[in-house]
Amino acid sequence: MKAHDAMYIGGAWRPAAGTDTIAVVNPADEQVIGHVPAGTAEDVDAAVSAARAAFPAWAATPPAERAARLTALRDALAARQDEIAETVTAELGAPPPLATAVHAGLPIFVTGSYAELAATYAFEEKVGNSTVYAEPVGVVGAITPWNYPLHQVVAKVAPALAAGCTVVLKPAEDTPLTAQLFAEAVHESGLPAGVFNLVTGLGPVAGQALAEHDGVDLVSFTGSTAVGKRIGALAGGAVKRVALELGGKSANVILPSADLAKAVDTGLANALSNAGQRCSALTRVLVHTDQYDEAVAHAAETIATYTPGDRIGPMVNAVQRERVRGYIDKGVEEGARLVVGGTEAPLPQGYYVTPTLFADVTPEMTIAQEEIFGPVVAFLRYEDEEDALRIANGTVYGLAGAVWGEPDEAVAFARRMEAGQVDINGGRFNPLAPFGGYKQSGIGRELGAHGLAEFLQTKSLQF
Ligand code: TXE
Repeated sequence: MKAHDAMYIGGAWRPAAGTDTIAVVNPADEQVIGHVPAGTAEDVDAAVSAARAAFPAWAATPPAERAARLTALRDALAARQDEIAETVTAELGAPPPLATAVHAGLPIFVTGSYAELAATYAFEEKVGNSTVYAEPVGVVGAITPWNYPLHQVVAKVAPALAAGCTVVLKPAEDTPLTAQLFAEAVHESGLPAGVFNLVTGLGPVAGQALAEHDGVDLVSFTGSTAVGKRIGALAGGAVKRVALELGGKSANVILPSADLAKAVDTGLANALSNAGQRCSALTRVLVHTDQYDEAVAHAAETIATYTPGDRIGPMVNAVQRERVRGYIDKGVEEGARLVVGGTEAPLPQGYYVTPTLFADVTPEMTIAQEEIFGPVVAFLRYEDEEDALRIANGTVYGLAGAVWGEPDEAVAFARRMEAGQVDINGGRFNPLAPFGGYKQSGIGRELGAHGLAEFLQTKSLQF
């Protein structure tokens, strides 16, 4: 694994303006695996200038040619699938099978999907006596989190490039090596210099400089709600486009007509995937009071099979582990029943947390309201469907959800949920369907044609 001691700007690896670096740590063994430059406002400035200079030509490049470059990027990523998976395992601690299939496999697929969309999207349409053109917004500032180091990058960069935008990426400080690999793949794919630029650095320094930069036309951010609100306020003040993918507290609603064991097991697999470090994790399980004890007993057996270090990776860093432990303490303090797990370290090294199950959780408790971003699942009971709906919709978030039960009933319930994406009876994640939040889970959508539209603005000519 190679860590570049430079930024990728204007089609080349260039030394950073300053000398500060960021240590990258493997959260499974707490060892330093590399250093990357801590970019400053000066580096961001250079990257935005490169992106601005490249914009007119890239915007004018025919969509079929942009599609060809994205296909080349997909191929360059695919050729590096093993290296990507190893890098994600090293800097995030993701178990190797998950790293290969999801962390590396999903973004390769998504890049390919945007190659196809670039070629087929209706960038021009007739509306009565008008022709409506969908034109790229301009220079995109992309700020990404660490939980899916490559997917989060690709979910922004691929549609931006397909739309004809140019990009400056500031990846999370915990997982910059995967972003550097992405830049290498960009370089190999023959994208023109300056179309994609990478600045590594700290959020409050490089991230803030990018979000504030006058040369950025659209900020696309995924991360915490606190930082998202700040970026939204900055963008609003500057009348700049903004897309925000923030937190979640998604409900897994098990109706009385559901296959209870399957609903519990599939829901837990979702909630614990990536060690629960997922914005769409189904962390609240809602069960009818008559089936509640049976569901909790079944869940306790299942969750015990998720062994840390084997099926479950560590938290990304010590801060995140302490945050998760703090929520577990809070759950006990507020009177929830700790059925499995707790704050004790399951392994002698690494930032692991034992998968933790809470029962007798009530809707107003902190662990039922706030995003924990770790392997902690709360079981809540409901009396009837209206009660279930009130609980499901009773948080500030609205990202995802799941409903289990007789199909018509489940769909009717899901239509009343305040959530951007809902799985019906275990329906699988579809990377071509729009993903994004209602309420404080965000603004805008990623993936598929909706994700491409985020990077476009329209112009109509009347004849
Ligand atoms: O996120 P931050 P953190 C949630 C999750 C987690 C919590 C904290 O609940 O426990 O957020 O994670 C950059 N201006 N999610 O601290 O700080 C930062 O460098 C501009 C949900 O890691 O929001 C990184 O690139 N940028 C989530 C990115 O923002 C700034 C995924 C995210 O970091 C900045 C991750 C600033 N002032 C965490 N401060 C999801 N929705 O999937 C930080 N950044």
